[in-house]
Amino acid sequence: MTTPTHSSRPSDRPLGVAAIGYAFMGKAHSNAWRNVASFFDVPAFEQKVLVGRDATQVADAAAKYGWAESATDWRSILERDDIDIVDICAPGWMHAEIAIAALEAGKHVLVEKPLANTIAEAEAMTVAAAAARGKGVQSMIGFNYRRVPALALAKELIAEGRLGTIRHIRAAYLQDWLADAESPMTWRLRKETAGSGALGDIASHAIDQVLYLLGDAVTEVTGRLHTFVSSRPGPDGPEDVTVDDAAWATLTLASGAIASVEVSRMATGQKNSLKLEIYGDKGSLLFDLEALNELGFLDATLPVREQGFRRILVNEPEHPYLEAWWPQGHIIGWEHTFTHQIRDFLTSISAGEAPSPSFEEGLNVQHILAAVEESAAAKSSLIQLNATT
Ligand code: SOE
Repeated sequence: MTTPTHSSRPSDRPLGVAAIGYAFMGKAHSNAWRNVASFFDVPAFEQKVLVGRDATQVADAAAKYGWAESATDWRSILERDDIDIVDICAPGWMHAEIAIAALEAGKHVLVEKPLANTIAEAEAMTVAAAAARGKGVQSMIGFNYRRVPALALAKELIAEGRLGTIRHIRAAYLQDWLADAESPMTWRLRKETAGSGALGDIASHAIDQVLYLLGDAVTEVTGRLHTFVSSRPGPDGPEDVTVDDAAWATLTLASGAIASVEVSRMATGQKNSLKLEIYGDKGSLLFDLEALNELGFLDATLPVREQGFRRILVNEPEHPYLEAWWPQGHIIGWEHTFTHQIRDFLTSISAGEAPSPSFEEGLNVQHILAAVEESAAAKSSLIQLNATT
């Protein structure tokens, strides 16, 4: 085991950051690291190293995204005294090994969702995170949609009781990048690399939002999974798709509220639509990621003739995160959620506080995903009917 380096950092030295991965998520996180200090008051840090498997490509990406150096072996960064934070943007099958080693080496860890590909890996990560936390080493999972200002506002309104008792919530995350049956195999379609399909990739976000917004716990789950295209063109000919294309679940919450969750990567025409609808006895909220600066709010305490959904443009300085950005009405985008995430992570590190969502919260989502898979496999919740037209 490597000797922890975190505690030996002189307080006047900026935090040294390394990121692992330079594809889609690596690019989104790099952009956040590059911009966060221009907008938010965060502790001093330096973008030290970007790590990736291909030496030429990672060197190019490091130069483009503002990293001082690049490396091809993630283990090498754990040996370095000048690295305090490891940001893991690699695919899920690599999360557990890297995160556990980094925490044991005394590095603060941010890891992309889902936490891991299996419950066993996620549990081991949680044990390592708890041990590290005891030594002042922090960890967080990257459910970046918690940092959409409109959703942070939705959480505030729910916590203030503006919706009253929540009765039900609809969470749908719909994409269409797999709608074409001829689109090729990727690591995201192989169980051994992705763990699951739409379930782990996007139902994890939807379920995290249910838990985040309601501050509640799930007590019962029913699930259904489906793979519409079971074989796709691979590098060596047709290859079996071993994960789901779409998933459905109902969740019962401890409060008695019910959530429906629906996710698909084959919803033709839906590009990246995370839709949330929350219905309480005093009001309701509507959100769509494709219009992320807006929140629909119906106040059912008003006289009925004045009710109706109104659109709040969540772009005022008093809205979460927005004081740091542009004058009112100058809207923000998807990438800002990652900047907010880095801001919150750095702020927690400098305050010596455990950030949220923690690995424990990530593990909780994994248990719910596993229950969806279990229910789907058992078909226990399906009532068979004789097909009639
Ligand atoms: C999948 O298409 C994906 O890239 C997810 O992995 C991300 O978490 C989501 O934010 C956008 O869609």
